[in-house]
This record gives sequence, structure tokens and C-alpha cells, in this order.
Amino acid sequence: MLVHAIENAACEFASDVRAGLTRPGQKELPSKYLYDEVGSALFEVISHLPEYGLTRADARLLQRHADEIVARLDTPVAVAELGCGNGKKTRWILEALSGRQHAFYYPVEISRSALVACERELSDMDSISIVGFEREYLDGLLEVAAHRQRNQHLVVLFLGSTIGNFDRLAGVKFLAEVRRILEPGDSLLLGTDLEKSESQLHKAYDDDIGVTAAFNRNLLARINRELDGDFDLSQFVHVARINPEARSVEMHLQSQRRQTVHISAADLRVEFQEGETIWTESSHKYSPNEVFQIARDSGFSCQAQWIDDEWPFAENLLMAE
Ligand code: AVJ
Repeated sequence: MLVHAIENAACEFASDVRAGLTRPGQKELPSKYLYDEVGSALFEVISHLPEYGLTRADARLLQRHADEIVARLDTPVAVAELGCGNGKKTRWILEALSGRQHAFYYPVEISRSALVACERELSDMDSISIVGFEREYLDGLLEVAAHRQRNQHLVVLFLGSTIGNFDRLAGVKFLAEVRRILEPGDSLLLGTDLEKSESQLHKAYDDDIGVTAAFNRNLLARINRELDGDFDLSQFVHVARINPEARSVEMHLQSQRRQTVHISAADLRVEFQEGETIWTESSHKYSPNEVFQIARDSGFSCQAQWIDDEWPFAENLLMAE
């Protein structure tokens, strides 16, 4: 059974890689594949870099305002989290909640290593029961909702500005799908990284010691490891590009010369021109007001917003209408 599931996952990775690298025009790879065991560990390091203040701002806001956030939730409430990472930031919310009630916490995470780390990190909290789901976000949330007890509310945590990986339209569509799984009175705590200067953004996504570059290039190494590829890593460099129209930062991997790459398990042979890139991730940035509009467009209303005073980042509490 387990072997079967793993084979399917490899197969999906292979078909997504094939689709992304054979597209006409801009080649691309889905950013969710950045987070294998190595990638998750590298992201953890990124979150400690002085240039990348996003994760620390998120954690600061949760620590400072946890009581106020929790006081605004209808009770009794169960907590679901989309993409829990290592679980450290979530502790503040769970601690504030555990003063009021025993609570269930349902992390939904595609990275098994992150899920295990999160469960371990939070296992000391006596009044919290943890049930993890190794699933895609919406599949996991559907299961959480199916386990819901009568008159129990749900609060969904979607932290760290993961929403920014979607382009704006797809982000609203995604939140609308989350909304459809919820009931009126449920809530969504949404972390959004805010607009900042181009130089600050550029440094955040192309740090001096090259951790973000390693994080990005690990995707090619992962293809080599898992799909029997022959990417020559010395011939691809990390590029962070500001996209002013989209108000996003894009990560690309740029081919340093004309070359051909073979990926056996995807039955694929790909040609790269000199200077051609693979687009691996977008991180959209938001204005504080825009979040209120996004909330309305997806069937929520934004009840409260907290903004960090060191790094422009907002925690937004949305209520399902
Ligand atoms: C975890 C998706 C929020 O977009 O800022 C960090 C990932 N990429 N550095 C982000 C990331 C490059 C991060 N998110």
C-alpha cells in the first residue's frame, strides 16, 4: 500500500516535470517540488537569514497577537493548517487556545519530513491533540472538514505568505475553494508578505551566502536523484527577478550555455538555449488594502489585520460569510 503511494507520487513528479519542461515558450516547474527533505531544510535556513525577514515577521505577529486572534474565534474551535512547515510559529496560536479549551490540531502538509518535524515540535502540548495529513492542501482540508464534530468551528491557518506562490487570480480561486469547504462562522488566518523596495526584495531572494540559490538549484538535483536526470548543476545559476507588473519576485534557473538534458524516468530529452530559464517560483507581494478585497472576492470578510513594524508583513483574520 505504502509502496504504491510512493510510486504514484514519483509518477506525478515525472509527469509534472515533463509538462513543465516541454511547454512552448517559458519552461517552468511547480514550486511545490522545491520542498523535499533537502529543500525543506534549506528553507528553514533561509528563514534565519538577515536578508529574509518574512518568517520572523510572521512569527513575531503571531507571538504578539495570539491572545487577541484567538479571542476573536468562535468556540469550540479546531485548528487546521495548510503547509505547517516545522510548526514553530503555530505554537503561539495553540498555546493561546489551550488556555481556553482542549483542541484538535490538523496539519496538512505534502512534505513528510516537515510533517514529522511539526508533530515532534508540538508534541509537548498536553491539551492539544495532533492529527497530521500528508496531503495536498484542499484534499487534506476536505478530510479535516469531514472529521468536524457538530457545532465545532474551524480556523484554517495559511501562514508564511504561501498564498504568494499563486498568481493573484489563482490565489482568489484557491481561497474561494477553501471557503467552499468551510461553514459560515469559520475563519482563516492568512499571512501575506507586503510590498517593499525592489532592492530589499532582491536581496531577500538572492542572499549573499547563496542559500536561496542552493534552495532553487536543489530542484534540479532532486530531478537527478529521483527521476534519473543528468542536469549539470554547474551550468545552471539562480536568478531572482522582480516582476513589477505582477508585483512579484520570480525565481528562475538560467542555463549558462546551449545544452541538452536527459531525464530517464520522465522519458524526456530537453534542449536549453544559452540564457534560457526555468521559472520555478513566484512570490507575490500585497498591499494591506488589497487583502480586504481578496477576502471579499473569495467569500470571506477581513475582520482584523496586524502589520509588523520591522518587516512589511500582515496577518489577516478572515471570517467565512
Ligand atoms: C515559503 C513560499 C513563503 O515565497 O518567500 C523563500 C519560499 N522562496 N525564498 C517565499 C521562498 C525563496 C517562500 N514561501
